[in-house]
Amino acid sequence: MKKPKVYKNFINGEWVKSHTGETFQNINPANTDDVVGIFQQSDDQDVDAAISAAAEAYKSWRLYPAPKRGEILYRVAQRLLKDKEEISRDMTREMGKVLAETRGDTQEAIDMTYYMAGEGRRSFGQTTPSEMTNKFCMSIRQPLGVCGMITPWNFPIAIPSWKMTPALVLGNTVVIKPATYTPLSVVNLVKAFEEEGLPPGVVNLVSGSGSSVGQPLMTDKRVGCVSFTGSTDIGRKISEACSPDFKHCHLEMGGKNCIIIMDDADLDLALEGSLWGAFGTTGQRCTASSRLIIHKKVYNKFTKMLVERAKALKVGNGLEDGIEMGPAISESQMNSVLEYMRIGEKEDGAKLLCGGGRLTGGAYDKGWFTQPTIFGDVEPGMRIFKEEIFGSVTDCIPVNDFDQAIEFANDCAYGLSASIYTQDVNRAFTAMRDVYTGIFYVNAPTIGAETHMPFGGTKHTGNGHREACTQSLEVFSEWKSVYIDFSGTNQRAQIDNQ
Ligand code: UN1
Repeated sequence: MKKPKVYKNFINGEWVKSHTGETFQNINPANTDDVVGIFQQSDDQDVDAAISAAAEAYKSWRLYPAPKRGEILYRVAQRLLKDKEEISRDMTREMGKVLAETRGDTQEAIDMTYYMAGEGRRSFGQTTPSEMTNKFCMSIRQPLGVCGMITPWNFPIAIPSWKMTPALVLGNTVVIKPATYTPLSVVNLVKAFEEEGLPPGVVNLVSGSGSSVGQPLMTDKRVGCVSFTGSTDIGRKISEACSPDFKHCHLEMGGKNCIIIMDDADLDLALEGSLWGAFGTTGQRCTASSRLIIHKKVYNKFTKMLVERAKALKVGNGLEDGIEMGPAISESQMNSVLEYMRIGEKEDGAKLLCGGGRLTGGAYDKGWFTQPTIFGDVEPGMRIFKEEIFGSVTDCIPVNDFDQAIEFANDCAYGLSASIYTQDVNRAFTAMRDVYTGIFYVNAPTIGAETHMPFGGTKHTGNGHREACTQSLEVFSEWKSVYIDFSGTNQRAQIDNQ
């Protein structure tokens, strides 16, 4: 086998080794003989150098005209489009999801980058009359400085682009720590910025673990904002680390998303949506459809249809034609999913309808493959009803009526995404209003968000912010209200105009 390539950190416009001299391997989860690359195992000194570079670059980048910043983004989007196939293949190799999906992931980064390129000529504030004579009011956005980003492995290039592009177009500089399972996709994104003329120090990449890179990044006083996507447990720690300095802190965390399937639903459509929502990306999406809440009148029929199709899903190496579901990202993730399968089997009343284990034999033995798994007769209170599994497992939950479906949908610590399949417009709108999530779909599964719509969730999914769309600009800027008095007199607001 070819010797794997060594990838470096990107600090102040240079690709450099970590001062630790240590590295880690990035392994293909579909074939553990395949080492995708060797990456730097960095520590706080590397983070310090990256933050210093970003702080220095900020001095001039914030003054660089916003439309010009947008033009760089525009060129980056074009380059990503040109390199889409190669980037997507690298991504399937390091992350495991099938090529059609990694192409989608890359496309999402392209869409986001084009969208934010346009913000270079917008970033609108308000102008408004003053209550005083000969006085003018406006609000403008100001950047925060150095933004720290800690990104996940399930959307290896899309999510970094959701964070980097709004931050950059607003005039911030960036230090990004990619997930250790998928650093190559972030290297590919950062390379596009480098090649399209982003000044040195504006974007810096430091690879390594959460404790040795993430921790110093989130606690450094020079960092004005931390944006994180990952688990709720880690998100809570980041929130605590940010709070002493009142850093902007954006958290995008867990989900336990549901599809409601009513008795009047187009069941064939609901079937396609449920399979895609539950097993797309091997269920490793924050938005995955991990609870299917099904009206009792169609419960038996629908679960039968679903199980039949789930059993027939083609699981394997995502680079091969015809494969519909890839592996889990890692051995530990696979073990955690297998553990949930055991937990589900032990739940009193729940029935394992299909799957329930690891796929073994032949090429499967080289990767972390799990069976598409469905539990039936799942009820509130069960762990598999409540906890995020992040794998190829979904629940079928029978309900008596619409009201119970809404109650069960909301019986959840998380609030990312939900959906309903129904032909009844009144029910669709009622569910849209009453299910408390950040994203809602009608006659579509819980996955498939578009970049020009706000992305994020309620309750333990987030801390009130949204990614993508113009809402993401709020994360990476502060408003400044500006009053210009051209009266030549000392006018006292609320007093002199009464
Ligand atoms: C995630 O689930 O972690 O909406 C991100 C979707 C994708 C993004 C998902 N566009 O499913």
